[in-house]
Amino acid sequence: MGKKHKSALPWSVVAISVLLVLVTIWQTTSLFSSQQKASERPPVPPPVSTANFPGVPQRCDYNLDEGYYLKFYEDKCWRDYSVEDWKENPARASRAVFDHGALYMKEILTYQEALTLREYLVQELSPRTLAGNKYYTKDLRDPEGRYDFPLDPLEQGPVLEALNKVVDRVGPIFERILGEKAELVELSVLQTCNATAQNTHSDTCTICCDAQDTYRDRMGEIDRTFEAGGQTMAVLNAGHYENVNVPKSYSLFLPMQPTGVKNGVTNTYPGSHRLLPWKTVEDFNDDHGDDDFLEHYERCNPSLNMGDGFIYNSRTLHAAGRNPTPSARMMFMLSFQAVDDYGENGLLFGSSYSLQKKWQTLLPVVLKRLKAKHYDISCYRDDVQARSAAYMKTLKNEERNELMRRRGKDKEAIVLSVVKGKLKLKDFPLSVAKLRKIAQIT
Ligand SMILES: O=C(O)CCC(=O)C(=O)O
Repeated sequence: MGKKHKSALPWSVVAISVLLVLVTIWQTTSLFSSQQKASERPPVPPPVSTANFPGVPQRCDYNLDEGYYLKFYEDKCWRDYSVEDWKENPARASRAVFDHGALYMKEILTYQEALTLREYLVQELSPRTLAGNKYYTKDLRDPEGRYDFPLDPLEQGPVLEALNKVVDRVGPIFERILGEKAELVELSVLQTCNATAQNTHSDTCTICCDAQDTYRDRMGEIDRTFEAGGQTMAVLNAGHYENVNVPKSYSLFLPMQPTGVKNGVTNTYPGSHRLLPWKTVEDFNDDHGDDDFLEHYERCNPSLNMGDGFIYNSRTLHAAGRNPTPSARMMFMLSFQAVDDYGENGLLFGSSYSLQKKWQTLLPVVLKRLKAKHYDISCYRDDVQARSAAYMKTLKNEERNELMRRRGKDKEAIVLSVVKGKLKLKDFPLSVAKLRKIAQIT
């Protein structure tokens, strides 16, 4: 009996222990499988804060990270592609823009000035991003969650104020690279949240025309050649590039919040503005950077504080990084182009001309046999012809007849509209009265 009693107790303990072990195994297994399932699901964006607009649901979160990060400037690209005294030394700064095709600048606007502009832009953007997809520019190098808002300095006082300040400080650099007649051809704010990355691209045609004919006997003007993506590429040397007769357009980007890899800094590839294919490339797609090809360049993505900015040559390859966060990442941007000789030295292709129509003029240009005076543009053939056909459709009968008359009997000559900006560098500083006058008389 004593023996029996002795052996019954351990059996019940054993049974309970076994049960406990089974339950634990079952719990662990189901926890593991639910964790696995969660990680297989695409990430759900966190709910957007409505702190700025109580009670109103928002597409993006407009709360500001108010930090100012000195450590951003430890980045190698800040060291290599910035000019510390750019405000006092526009000659050095413009030299750097020519050589590298990109220049990073600290404090174009002070923190307080940038904050004032930001607060205005947030009030403007918040209801517009909510109003559906009117401002969603699907074609802006293919990303999701990206909006483009062309701005109007006449109607938007804080924009005029910021534009004047920016051009007052950066204008001397633009003047050196583009001349005082340079025209403002883009003025907008780009916004992302929960956004994918852009494809690497240049804003105007970088690598459409081949270099072989031009440089065959002038190899001193070529820095190096390399093989990439099954083709030979040639890099013009920096000193020579400055004087090359190609259409010129430069952009300035100013982030409206601290901007880094986390919320989508712009990647740039300094030096890529001087790149040309040695031979004609039939199927090179200008909008899609080829990894083989990009690996010959350093990729820069230095973080920027609010009010910092960078200028880049529109031929320099670049792309906005992804912004998977719900936080609005806003980029105030403007572009100037030298346009004295449209149709003579070539044409700018590919730019989005993100500018309100009020500040643009369309200039009809007749191109004889796809050749401009100094520059063979037949390599643009498809682009040019598509643009020409689209433009002709927009004309009234009498306008079309007039252009046909100017085209004469030359069936291969084509007619294009070229975008010109009404506001010139030499018009700055702008005032409301000046803007009214320019908007009316041109
Ligand atoms: O937002 C950016 O950082 C780059 C934008 C850009 O390159 C473009 O829209 O073409």
